[in-house]
Amino acid sequence: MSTRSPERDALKRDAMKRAAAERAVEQVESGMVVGIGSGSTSAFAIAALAQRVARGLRITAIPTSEASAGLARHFGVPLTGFAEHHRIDLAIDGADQVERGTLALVKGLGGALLREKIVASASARFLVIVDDSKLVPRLGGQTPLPVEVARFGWQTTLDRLAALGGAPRLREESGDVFVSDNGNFIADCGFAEIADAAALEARLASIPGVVESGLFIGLASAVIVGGATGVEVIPR
Ligand code: A5P
Repeated sequence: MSTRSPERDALKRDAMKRAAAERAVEQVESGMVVGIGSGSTSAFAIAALAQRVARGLRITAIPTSEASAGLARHFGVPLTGFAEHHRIDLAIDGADQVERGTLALVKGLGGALLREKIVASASARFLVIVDDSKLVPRLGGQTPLPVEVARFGWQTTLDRLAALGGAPRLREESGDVFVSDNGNFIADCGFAEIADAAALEARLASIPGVVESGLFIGLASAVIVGGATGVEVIPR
C-alpha cells in the first residue's frame, strides 16, 4: 500500500534540495568571494556554508536578498558587498525552472531576481541547485515568469507585457502589493511554452519600466540536481 503524503513528499524534496546544495558548497574554497542565492534550496546552501566556515573555511559572501543576508548573519557567514568586491568567484543559487537542453532558467518566484541576476552575472562560476521537479524540456507553461517593474507607471508597463502575450498579474502578498528588496513591483507573467527565451528576454528588456526579467540565459556554469537516486551534475 502507498505511504505517500504531502508531508512525506515535502521531506523527500527537502532532502533532494539539501543534497544538491551540499554538493555545490563542496566547490567553495578558502579565499573566495561567494554569491549566495535566495529561496529554500539556497537556505540549505547557506547552512552548509556556515558549517564549513565554523570548521575554518575563510570566505566572504555577497547575498542576493535581505532574507539571505539575515540567514547568513544568523548562521555566522561573513558578508561583504560590491563596494569591496566587484567580482565574485562562485555563486550558488536555486531556480524555478531549468531547461534541460540549454540550462536557461526561470528565477524570481521568491522576488529576488534582480539581485540574483546581478550576482550571477558578476560571478566567474554560477552553480544552480535544484530538485528534479525543476527540470523541464521548455521554459514557461505552468510556471509564471516573474518580471520586476518600476512602481512608476506600472499600469502601462503591464499593458506592454500583456501585448507580448504575458497575461501579467501584479504580485500580491497577504493582500498587499508585493514590494521587492529594491522597492519595485513584480509582474508574474503567464507565457505559454517559451520557444525562444533569448528573443523574449530582449523584448522584455526593451520595455521602459521593466527593471529585469527572471530569464537567466547563458549564465549557469552547471546545474546540480537532487533526485530520488542521488545527485546529477549537468555541466554547460
Ligand atoms: C528567488 O527569487 C528565486 O529565484 C529562487 O532562487 C527560486 O525561486 C528557487 O527557490 P526555491 O529554492 O525555494 O525553490
